[in-house]
Amino acid sequence: MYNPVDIPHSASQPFTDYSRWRLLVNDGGRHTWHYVRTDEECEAWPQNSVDKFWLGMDLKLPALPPAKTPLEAARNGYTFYKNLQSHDGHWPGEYGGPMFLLPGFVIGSYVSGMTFTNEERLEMIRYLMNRAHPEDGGWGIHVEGHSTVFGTGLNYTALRVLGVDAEHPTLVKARATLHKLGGACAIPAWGKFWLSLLNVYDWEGNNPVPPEFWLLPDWLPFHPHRWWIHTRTVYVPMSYLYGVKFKMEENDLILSLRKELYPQDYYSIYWPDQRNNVSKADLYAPHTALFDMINVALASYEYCSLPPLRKAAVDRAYELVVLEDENTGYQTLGPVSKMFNLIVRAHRDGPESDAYKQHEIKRHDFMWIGKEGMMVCGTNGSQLWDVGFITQALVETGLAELEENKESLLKALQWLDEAQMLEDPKHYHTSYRHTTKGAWGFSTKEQGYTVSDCTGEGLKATLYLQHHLAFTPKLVSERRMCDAVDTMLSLQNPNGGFASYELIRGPAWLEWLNPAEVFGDIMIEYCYPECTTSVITSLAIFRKHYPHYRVNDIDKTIRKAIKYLHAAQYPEGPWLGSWGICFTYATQFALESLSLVGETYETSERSRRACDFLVRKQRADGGWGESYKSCEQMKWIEHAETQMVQTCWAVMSLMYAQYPYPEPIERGVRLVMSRQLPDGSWPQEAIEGVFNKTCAIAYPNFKFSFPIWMLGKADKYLAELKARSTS
Ligand code: LAN
Repeated sequence: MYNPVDIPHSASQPFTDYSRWRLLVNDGGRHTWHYVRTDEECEAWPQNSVDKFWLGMDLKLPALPPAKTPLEAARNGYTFYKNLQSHDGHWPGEYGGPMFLLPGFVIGSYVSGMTFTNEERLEMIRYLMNRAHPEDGGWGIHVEGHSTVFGTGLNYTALRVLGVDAEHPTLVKARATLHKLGGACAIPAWGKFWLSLLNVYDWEGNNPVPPEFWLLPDWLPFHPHRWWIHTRTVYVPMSYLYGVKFKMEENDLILSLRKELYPQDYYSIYWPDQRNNVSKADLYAPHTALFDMINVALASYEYCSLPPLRKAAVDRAYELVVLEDENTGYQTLGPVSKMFNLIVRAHRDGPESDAYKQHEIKRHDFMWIGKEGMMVCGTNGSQLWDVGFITQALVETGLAELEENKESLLKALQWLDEAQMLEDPKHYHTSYRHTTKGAWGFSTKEQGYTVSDCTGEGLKATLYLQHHLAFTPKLVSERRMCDAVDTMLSLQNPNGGFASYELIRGPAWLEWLNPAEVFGDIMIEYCYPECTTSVITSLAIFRKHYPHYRVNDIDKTIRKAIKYLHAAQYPEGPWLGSWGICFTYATQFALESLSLVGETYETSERSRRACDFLVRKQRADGGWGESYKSCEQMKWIEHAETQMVQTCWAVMSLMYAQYPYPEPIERGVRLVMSRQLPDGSWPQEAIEGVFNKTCAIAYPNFKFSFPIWMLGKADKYLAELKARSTS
């Protein structure tokens, strides 16, 4: 589809003119990057500081007066960060990290007959070149991970589809690594699936993904509507595509890839033997014997499936794809389902259809150009999440009251007002959705998914802005706040904890059927200390301002949630993080929750145990540093370097627990202040987030919101400790 291009051997310099990229922000925080071609257009739409920062250009901001106190450092931090606020009130940001999303975009577009602009294509190539492992030239499951067959096989293929010649040094090196790891035969299940769609892996080499499960009665404990929302939303279009055995028509590139991806002769491969062939470098969650047995049975069913039944099942999967597309304005839940849904719509509705066109438009919401090139993000942004933290930080630290910051906070409140979902989904029960009325999602209103903790953080931020500041209007009505509360209350699980998007709908044993091999704990929802805390802290703040609404329910919910948090604490003291790295992240949340019910260092053995654990982990330089491997292995693993953001989380934890000794807090504060640059910003350090146990994901805005929050809070806290000790 693309002509082979002459790609430089080094990707350090942009392949396009970086002064021509612009981020368009509209429609409730939707962001898309555009390449401005003419000089006139460039002049009419000048690059702003948001564009420049994320493109890695110097903002040339003057040095600020050096901070002498933590509060001054926080203020300098916000003087910088304010430049990254968009005109609509939110802080756009890059949301990269996973290395299996861009190939889905490239392969999915290719098999659906959709192209990229030349600039997008060139910068995607550059991104992949920049992200190749410096030693072996492969790619991992995420930017910091070791090379795997999943990462290397898919990204190699993406570069070829994008038009890079097989003899380009990047590809020669990557191919050698791919072959060393066993070749594409050993790619994990989702890799097999993408390659099969491209017709460079035989469908016979896949474990079955039958659509017939959608015809089973809903009450069955393993019915797919009970699976974790991401798993089922990906499974819907996959089951369609498997059901019709979609594959791209052969062409020269496909014939060539069949040679390049495999150390052995493609046509000699015995495909059924490849179904469970997964490279050791990739394997995280091996199949259970039960799952293997089910697969054997399903594979025999494939040979005798009844055509009318298959057709009915494929039609049902198609119907669910349409409902999802329409519920989310063609964003879909995330970038994997997005591309699978697109292929389904291209197959069923054709390239002239409105659905196809809508998918093409919304494809851009996930594409982001950073300083290393163009990537595909984990979601269509982290808009709500970033607005939530920085606004709370500003209000709690008092920085919100400064004249210089008022306008920025007003805009943030307007953004929050517009981002709240006011209705249930268009297709509600028919697409197995949870209520969305009153909720906030992780990114934009259009994406349209309730997330428990995003609703919590959205509500807290709104309450802070509307009730703790004298200059703000009451944009979000009491009724709408009550709706948010209702939705959160509807999300508590019987053990008291809160999961991510929905209630836990399926039994724990469903995890034995985890097909993904590379991710852990993905079959059902689980409760998380992080989500639980955001919900109950927001309920507690809501209750202060609206003491008459569902008081008993709120009280019971908080008490039950605390019981869950008690049970989730690790014996040594911390809590395991599932969405941030790792123990420092979750412990910060859990200790905030415990403080709600008066459990602090002085009053609670649990809180003390957690603080003592953290203090033991503090490094000689005053900071904390934890590797993403803590999340994989579920035990504390030191990072080679101290991490500024984790240091903030650890110090916040101690403050939530009202830790009585200033020293560890002061040392943490000094470390964070020492890393601040003269313009008030902080440099990017290691990746901050994680999901599904193994995949790291970037939260680059955390390096502003958390130090600002922590430093401002520590300023007050340390003063209080001092006052206490002298009185
Ligand atoms: C996210 C990002 C945000 C995150 C928090 C709000 C931080 C969390 O507390 C709850 C879960 C949630 C919403 C979350 C779930 C899983 C996501 C959507 C992601 C980590 C971003 C990307 C990831 C998604 C699964 C990536 C696509 C890959 C698949 C395996 C389908």
